[in-house]
Amino acid sequence: MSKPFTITTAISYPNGRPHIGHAYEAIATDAIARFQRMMGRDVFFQTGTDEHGLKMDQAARSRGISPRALADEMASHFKEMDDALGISYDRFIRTSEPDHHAASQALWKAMEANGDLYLGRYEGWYSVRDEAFYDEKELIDGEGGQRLSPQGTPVEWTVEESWFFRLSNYQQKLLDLYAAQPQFIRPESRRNEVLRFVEGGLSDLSISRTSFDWGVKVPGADGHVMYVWVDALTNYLTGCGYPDDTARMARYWADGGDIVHIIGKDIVRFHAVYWPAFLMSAKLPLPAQVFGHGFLLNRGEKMSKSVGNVADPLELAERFGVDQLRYFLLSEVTFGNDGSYSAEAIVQRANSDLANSFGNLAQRTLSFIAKNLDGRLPAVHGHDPADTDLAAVIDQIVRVDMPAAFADLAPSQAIEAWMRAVFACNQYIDAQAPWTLRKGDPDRMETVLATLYCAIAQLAVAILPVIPASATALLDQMGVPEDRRGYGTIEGDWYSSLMRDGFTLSPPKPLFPRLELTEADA
Ligand code: ME8
Repeated sequence: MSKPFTITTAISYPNGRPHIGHAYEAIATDAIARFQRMMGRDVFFQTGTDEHGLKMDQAARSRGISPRALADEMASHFKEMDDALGISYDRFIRTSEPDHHAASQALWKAMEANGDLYLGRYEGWYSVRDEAFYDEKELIDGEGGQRLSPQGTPVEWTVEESWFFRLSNYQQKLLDLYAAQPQFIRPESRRNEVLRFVEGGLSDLSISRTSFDWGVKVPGADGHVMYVWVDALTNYLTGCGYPDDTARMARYWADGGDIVHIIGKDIVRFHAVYWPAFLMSAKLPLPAQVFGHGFLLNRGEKMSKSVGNVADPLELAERFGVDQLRYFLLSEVTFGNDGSYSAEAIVQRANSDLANSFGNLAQRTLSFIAKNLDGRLPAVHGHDPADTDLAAVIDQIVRVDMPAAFADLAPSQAIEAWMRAVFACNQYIDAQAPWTLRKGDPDRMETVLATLYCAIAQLAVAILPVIPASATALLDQMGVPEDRRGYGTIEGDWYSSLMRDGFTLSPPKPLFPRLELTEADA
């Protein structure tokens, strides 16, 4: 049995509705989770909402409602978004849930038992927007002499009694970890940033707050709630059964386990510095990898509420189609880099790759069979080199190149390889021209169609992680059995079994309508 695979997104702040950046992260993580399941792995995929902290408290106050009411309302929008976009999470965690409070308190006690916590007084800068403490030396000057965090958010001077975590004790241990596991932080650019930060020295971290009470209570310290990032990071353990479900922990949070955190580039420090330090302190296994993806920009501009260019992912999905949006985001943006989206770019990509290339290939092949053979599956009458060449190209791509790319968290490379296979099929169909063989050489026509049928099925299976609904609809139409829809399970005798069973292909329904831009998209 292969190792279980644990994969997570960041958990989002439900202080407002989800935006396209949240959708992007969920979609990318979902594609990887789906791919690993198709490899036969035992996958645990978690996403959810990060509901505590001052940011939530203030957002609720400004609306005159309780933080819990705000969290309930907004968490439902995040879940709705995930469900609408086909995100195949195994758990949607909310940090206000009781098992999460228990896990956070257990982690706290484990760090305390290790001698890493002490009570002190915090005096320094805090950004509510980032929910982060910053050193004086990290700040930058904004307009009118206002001090800003390195992320450009306002900071405020904060003085309060606080529990501290001895992060300073972990500098060398972290540097050793990064050296021993060069893939711990990806991509390389993020790894370098973290290395520079840790090499510059680590101050102890303030990990409790007394000025508000919307959070997980610190065990044995009345009036203190945990700093939101302590409980937020713990969500990953909660989902894996910490502390009591040791069997589940052994499965999904094991030493040397394949545990991957997918997060955005702005929160790499929390995941690559604080998180492994907490885990080392609590004597718990570490994740294998933290991947900091890039940001999504609206036509190259940062999204912001004040500019009014924050796109609603559900509106985009309704307008262009869920799979079209998923395909666009995963193909257009190299995972790890920033990317830009616009209605034009989505329409252009969906039309060229999905409607014109793959959709057209499937449509013309299947409708030709439905029409000229009355839906009977074409038989193979001996192969030409052109057929075996095509099969070899497709095999290499779907059995080697695409799985390698997905396993390496490079969905855009997997899609590029897939498009090469689609082009190869389109070249083959044009060169073999089954429509001209119909009169002169009907046997050869059937061989060509059968070759294409099998190739299209392979391509549909291979792209399932990216466009699950459309690829499934196509495979259903084609009668490909469900147990043949894994990576590496499509080859074999399904085609001859289908023929034997007298499967008849109905006239195919078009999968990818051509999208048109309207004035509203400008
Ligand atoms: O950071 N493009 O929550 P969050 C791509 N609660 N990704 C983006 C993005 C954009 N424009 N904007 C945000 C938090 N993200 C914490 C996480 S994890 C224990 C706690 C990403 O709602 C962002 O980088 O601000 C993060 O990975 C995720 O969306 C949630 O952001």
